[in-house]
Amino acid sequence: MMKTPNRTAATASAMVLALGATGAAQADVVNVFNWSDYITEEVLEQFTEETGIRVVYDVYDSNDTLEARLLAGATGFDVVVPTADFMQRQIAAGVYQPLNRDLLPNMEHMDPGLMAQAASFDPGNEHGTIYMWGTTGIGYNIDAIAERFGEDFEVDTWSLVFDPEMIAQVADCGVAFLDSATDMLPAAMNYLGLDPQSTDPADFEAAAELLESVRPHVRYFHNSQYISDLANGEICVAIGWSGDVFQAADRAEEADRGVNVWYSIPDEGAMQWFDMMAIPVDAPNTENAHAFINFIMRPDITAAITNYVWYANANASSWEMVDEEILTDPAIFPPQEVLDNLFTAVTYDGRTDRLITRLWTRVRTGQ
Ligand code: SPD
Repeated sequence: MMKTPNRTAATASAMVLALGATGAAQADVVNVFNWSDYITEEVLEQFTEETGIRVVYDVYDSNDTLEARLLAGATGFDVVVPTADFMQRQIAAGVYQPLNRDLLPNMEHMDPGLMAQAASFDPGNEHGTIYMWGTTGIGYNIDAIAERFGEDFEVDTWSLVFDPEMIAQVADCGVAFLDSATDMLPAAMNYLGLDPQSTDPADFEAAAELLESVRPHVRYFHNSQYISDLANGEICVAIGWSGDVFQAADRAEEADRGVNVWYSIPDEGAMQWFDMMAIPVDAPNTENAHAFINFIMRPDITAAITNYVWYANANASSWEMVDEEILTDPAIFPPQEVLDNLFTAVTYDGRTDRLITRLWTRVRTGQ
């Protein structure tokens, strides 16, 4: 799975330095706030070469961070990338402007089925288009797992991380969980046989108790550190996002130090999510924002991003340009029988959100 050699260039600070000073309302600038490890720098450079518009690029690794910035207002961002369930309530809060379809001719390349799924969070896809999509599953060090459970052991069950006896067997080589309540609590509910889309407080309580029972075996909660730690062999198991785990696998292979990483969508099912490109209502450079989004939706550009970040995209015209190895990997572009086993996130109301925040603090800190 060898890819381009400068994988670490996808981190943000490097791009901000390379591409210009922090954001401002200027005709030749677009201020983009995206997830970390989610683009190749070449795409940003190509955009500037072709349009003359400088990209000021910054990153975050949690929806909560993005949401706090958006709700505070006047972010100075022209393009942001919320996950669809978060975007739904941000739309309700008046955070986004409707997209101008006349400025987005490349919208025609988007897959109608996937866009319809995203439209369940944003009717008519009025405020956003899919950037990338993925799943929340298990990343693991192949050899560490084989040493502990035998060569024939398949990582195909959430029991590896949610059964106290099983996770205890990998605690010594390092386990990381996402610091994302909206990924972790539904995953735990699903494992318990509860509806992962439930908003019943009793179901959240059960999920929190399950997570607390395995908490002593978790080294840390974080949304991006696990990529390098899996790649370096610092940890051996992570609940993580599909493309990020594959990036870890790719980095491990490039380093050639005998670390082998892989990703599993467990048989019990997993969350499928959609990250959306959207334009804040007070974006300083609305036209440039549309130009950027339209550029990203160009099939060759979307394919270049997928080929770099190992996330599935929703751009049907790009698929013929996606590396065979990625397009045919059932953990990246899952076949229908796996898709049928996935569940999507729900948009929580304020009360549920407060409950989740409280429970998540309890899980993370034990208080
Ligand atoms: N490095 C890119 C990570 C993208 C994560 N998307 C958020 C999914 C939330 N369920």
